[in-house]
Amino acid sequence: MSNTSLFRAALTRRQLMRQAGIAGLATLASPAWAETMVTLPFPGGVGDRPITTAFPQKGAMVLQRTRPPLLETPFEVYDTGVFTPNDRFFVRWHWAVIPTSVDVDSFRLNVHGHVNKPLSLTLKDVLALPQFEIAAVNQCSGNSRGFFAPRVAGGEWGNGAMGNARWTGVRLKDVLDRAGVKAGAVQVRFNGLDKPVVKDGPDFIKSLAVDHARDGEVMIAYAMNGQQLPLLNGFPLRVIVPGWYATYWVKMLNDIEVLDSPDTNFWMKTAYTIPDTPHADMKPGQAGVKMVPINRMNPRSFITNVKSGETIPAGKPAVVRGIAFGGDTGVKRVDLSADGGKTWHTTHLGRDEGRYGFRRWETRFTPAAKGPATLMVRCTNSSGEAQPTQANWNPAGFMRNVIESTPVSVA
Ligand SMILES: Nc1nc2c(c(=O)[nH]1)N[C@H]1C(S)=C(S)[C@@H](COP(=O)(O)O)O[C@H]1N2
Ligand SMILES: [Mo]
Repeated sequence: MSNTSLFRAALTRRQLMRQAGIAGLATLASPAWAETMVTLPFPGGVGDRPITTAFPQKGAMVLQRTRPPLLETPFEVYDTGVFTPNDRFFVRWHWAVIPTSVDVDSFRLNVHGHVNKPLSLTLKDVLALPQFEIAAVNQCSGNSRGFFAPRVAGGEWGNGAMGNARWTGVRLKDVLDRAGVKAGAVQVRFNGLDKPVVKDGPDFIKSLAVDHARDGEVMIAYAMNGQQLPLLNGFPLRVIVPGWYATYWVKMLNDIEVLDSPDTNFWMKTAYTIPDTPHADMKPGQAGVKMVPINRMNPRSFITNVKSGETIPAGKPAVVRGIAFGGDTGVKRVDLSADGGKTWHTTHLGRDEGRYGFRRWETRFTPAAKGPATLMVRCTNSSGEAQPTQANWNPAGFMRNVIESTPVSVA
């Protein structure tokens, strides 16, 4: 935000109320919300999936599921800028019992467990802490799962379960320091206002190692892209874990528990685990693979202005552009190949908005020979890690980051 004091003034209780008000959110209770599963003809192409505008504070989104809501960002949105607009930002929840409004006066963020002084913070208390801001990509562990071969179960996302925003809020460290983490603490666990739909269903809770939680970058956001969080993206508060997959970015955060032993709850121990191998890769059916909780993101890049199957004119310079991100570090380089990976050339990088965010890239090339061609784009991050040429596989469909190929015809 260019003017933080202005923004701060705007975030009064009344403003929070207005956004969380019943009127704006009434559509949450509309019939569209209550619809059950829709059919997803994904293998025929991501473009075949239905578009919905039925969700509050959201524009046109790819509808994956209504209960709980799974909304994907239509891919063309990524061509419009480095930050993903809030009303087009993807949405993912595990359980369908989600408050349709939040009373900002009675809302409390509780901090308890292995601390000297348990806290019960109002939103005003949170707003009074030093402000912190960071650009970061929020990406679902299963982004692009629909492309896994052999196919795997789960939300059949295309590439739109990711978004980049500038997050504003407070450092988690500042909140933990006010409570005073006791010696012997090992993890910090986050819980939100959403609840399981079945009595014995495991509540969605996630934990980070205490040192990670106190690294000064992990934060509690109350705004994204200069606006309060949309309800479906976690109003009024959510966790931001720069460089790590979105599963840790707990939404509607109202409870922080400091643990003195490792968290073995379902969402840490059973769900969201990956093979402890390079690229989280294994063979279908392979036995005895050591699994660990998913963690850092890896580099990815995408062409945003040329679609698969498009025709580009021969002998004329064509502009190819897109987005890239380094994962848990910045983007060092983005290379484009127009000949299916035989030769590569470096593209021009756009402004650096911070190492955890999207980076725009652009290049020009003049296709010579007529006929089919394959455009490929490859990101190398600041740690020197480049996207692999072979797609990974694991049973949950996590961490896909293979070099993307876009077949076109030159005519
Ligand atoms: N409270 C809560 N937070 C949550 C989840 C959830 O189900 N409940 N899902 C997580 C997962 S798996 C993802 S991908 C992101 C999605 O964030 P978004 O909906 O803002 O895009 O939220 C994370 N935080
Ligand atoms: Mo996710």
